[in-house]
Amino acid sequence: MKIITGETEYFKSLKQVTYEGLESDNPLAFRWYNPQQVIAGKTMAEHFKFACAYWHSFNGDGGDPFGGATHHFPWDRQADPLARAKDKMDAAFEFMTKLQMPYYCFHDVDLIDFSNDIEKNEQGLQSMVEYAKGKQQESGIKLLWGTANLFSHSRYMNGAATNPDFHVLAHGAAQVKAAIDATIALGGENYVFWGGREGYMSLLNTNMKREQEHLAKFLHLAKDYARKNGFKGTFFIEPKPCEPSKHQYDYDAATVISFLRQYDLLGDFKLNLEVNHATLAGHTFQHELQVAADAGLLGSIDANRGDYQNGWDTDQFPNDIMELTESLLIILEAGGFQGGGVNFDAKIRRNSTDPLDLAYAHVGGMDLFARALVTADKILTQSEYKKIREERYASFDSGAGAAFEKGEHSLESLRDFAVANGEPAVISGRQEYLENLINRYI
Ligand code: XLS
Ligand code: NI
Ligand code: NI
Repeated sequence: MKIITGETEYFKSLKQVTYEGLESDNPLAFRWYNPQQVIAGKTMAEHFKFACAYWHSFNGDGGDPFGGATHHFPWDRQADPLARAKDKMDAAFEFMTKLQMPYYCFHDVDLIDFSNDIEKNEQGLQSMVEYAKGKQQESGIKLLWGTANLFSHSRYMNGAATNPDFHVLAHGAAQVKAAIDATIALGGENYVFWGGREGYMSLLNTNMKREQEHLAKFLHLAKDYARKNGFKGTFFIEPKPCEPSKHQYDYDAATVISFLRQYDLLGDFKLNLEVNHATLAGHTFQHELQVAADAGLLGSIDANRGDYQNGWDTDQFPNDIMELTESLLIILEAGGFQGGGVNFDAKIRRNSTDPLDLAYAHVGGMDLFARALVTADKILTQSEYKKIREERYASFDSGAGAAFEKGEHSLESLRDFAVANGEPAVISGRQEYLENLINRYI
């Protein structure tokens, strides 16, 4: 990928990151991620569609509830908002081209500062869309998805589409309309709804049924608007159980799937699953992937990881090879993502203050995914992993078990089978054996 910079080169010490293979000890080279290498019938680049998250990488300033910014960006200096927004975009495309990141994702407010003036916001966004078009053309980088931030502004403190005040809901709609326009104008492949504050803090002041019906209506209107205007991509819902609301309506994959089914949204919407959201919901990421895959709704993922000791969305860069290998097993068996890719919804730590830290983080994340892909493919094609799981269900493959799956039994005939065949044999689940098998291939 050709490096593109604006007038200023922001990441001077960062050169083009390339694949150097396992022999390399260059911390700014890929040891596993070789974009053109074919695994399981697709190139690595096609498998992943790696995307950079604009908000964490170019807006996130390291601030936390206990202290302000620690990341002082050189692209964040000009007084004029449009000039500043363009500097930021220059920095973003420079960084992404240097890392060979083929995609990016944004919220409306990531691209340019928003105010309370809807029309001014729309104009600002349009100016940045024009600027982004040029950058995309020059670099070949594409938009994986766009979205609207309906949770940071104080008017959304009680939610957007689920706000008890219709006036706030309308403001949310105005933002979504403009964000969909921007996504379409930039050839965005998908559009995301993460619930933000769509949930509640206390049931004492909440009519849950009414709020969820409003959310469904809102999603229908957004989808109809986008389709009417030529959007061919997929809409994703991104489940998360809590934070910022105490209880969020899009709790986890299973909850979202039943919501989509109940409100007749299944044809247009799929899921965007995030690792740290899965763990906050009390699930493994693998569980969420499997639930989505089984429903044919595995759209895309937000890559990151949580922290064993913390109960919030720490959004750290992925570095757990076991977790990712197990996840890639599921993704590969599902045939990959439907429309989406791997968006690094992750941020460097507050005290990671060197300009290169952002590069180390992404290089490590991309490499880990590549390593997990290679490993998972080997496990699926060379090991007994699949066979062991299949054999566990062998009793349903023939005879009375197969008849059960075909619906040819009654409760009485099952009872008669149990009587005739006595006590079942003790059969091991072989969990430790399988865990060792995964480790053997890592
Ligand atoms: C927050 C979410 C958010 C979405 C996009 O927890 O992960 O970043 O991905 O709105
Ligand atoms: Ni996310
Ligand atoms: Ni998140």
